[in-house]
Amino acid sequence: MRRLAPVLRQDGADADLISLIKTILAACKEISFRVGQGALSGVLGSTLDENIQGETQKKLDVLANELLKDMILESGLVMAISSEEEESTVAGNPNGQFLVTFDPLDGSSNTDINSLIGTIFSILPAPAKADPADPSIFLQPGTAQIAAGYVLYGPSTMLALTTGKGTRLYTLDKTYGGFLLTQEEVAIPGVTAEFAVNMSNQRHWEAPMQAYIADLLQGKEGPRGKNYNMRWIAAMVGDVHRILCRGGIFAYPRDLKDPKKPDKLRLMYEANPMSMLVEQAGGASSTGYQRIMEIQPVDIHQRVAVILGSRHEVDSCLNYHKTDSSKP
Ligand code: AFP
Repeated sequence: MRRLAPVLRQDGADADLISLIKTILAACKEISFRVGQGALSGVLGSTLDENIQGETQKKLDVLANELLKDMILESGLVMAISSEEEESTVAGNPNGQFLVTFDPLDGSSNTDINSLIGTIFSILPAPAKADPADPSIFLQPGTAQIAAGYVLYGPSTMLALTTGKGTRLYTLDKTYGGFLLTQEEVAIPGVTAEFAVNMSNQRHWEAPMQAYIADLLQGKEGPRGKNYNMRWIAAMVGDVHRILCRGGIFAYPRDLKDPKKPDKLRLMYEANPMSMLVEQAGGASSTGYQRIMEIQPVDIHQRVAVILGSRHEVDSCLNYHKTDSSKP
């Protein structure tokens, strides 16, 4: 099986980008080890602190964030980093050609139940001669991403990565200590009979999503004419991985449960990198009204509604939104 660096070179990545990706993965290998140790290494449970999102930080959130932040900044390759666990950006090398924004541990509510979690990262170009301390340098649309990926800490530790030449899957070989190519080119099936949504929010959704999911639930007797299955891992990284492997549609739609926070998932370090991976694998990703990767960000922690996966199924869902008379 082929190692990561030659595959990246074949895809046109330059030495600095390869070095940056390997630095990110070096941190992820340490995170994988600590996650695998679980209760034995005293990293489970929560801290007494809250992050910028107002969420109680898990010990593993803090550990993963410190590892990634320190190793990426020490590489000298990045102008700045942004993280779900950092209130603002952290300046790096003024001559660094990259920016990295990441969710150090996505699905952290799963850490204490030994369920799927992962690290999501997005690599953007650093504007020339910019101020490394200026957060606005991150406010680039998803289409500007140079690379995007996640590391899934599951029964095996897997990497999904794209540099714009398709989406590839790698598996960590813990004997030699590197990621080996295990799926050359991911192709998401255009149609599916599997959806992923947190149904407990159903009464808070806007009308189009209510109507779309209601029709799926009617199964063969309903307008979709087939039965659907449902999955919900409560870690985007796990639900997206399933979709890359066998298709499906994932949605975390806008809900009115907390009017101050109508959307849940973060644009810069969840929705955008996942959208690049999914689109590069032939899928689609939308808010319901707009292609996610075309959103012009206004804040490094802004949230967005997400509907992504098998292209034809996403299109079916979007048709319910097109006929939504309450929207412009
Ligand atoms: P945590 O990292 O706080 O567990 O949130 C994970 C997440 O952002 C995303 O990965 C999941 O798809 C979604 O939240 C799960 O949200 P619910 O807990 O509301 O189902």
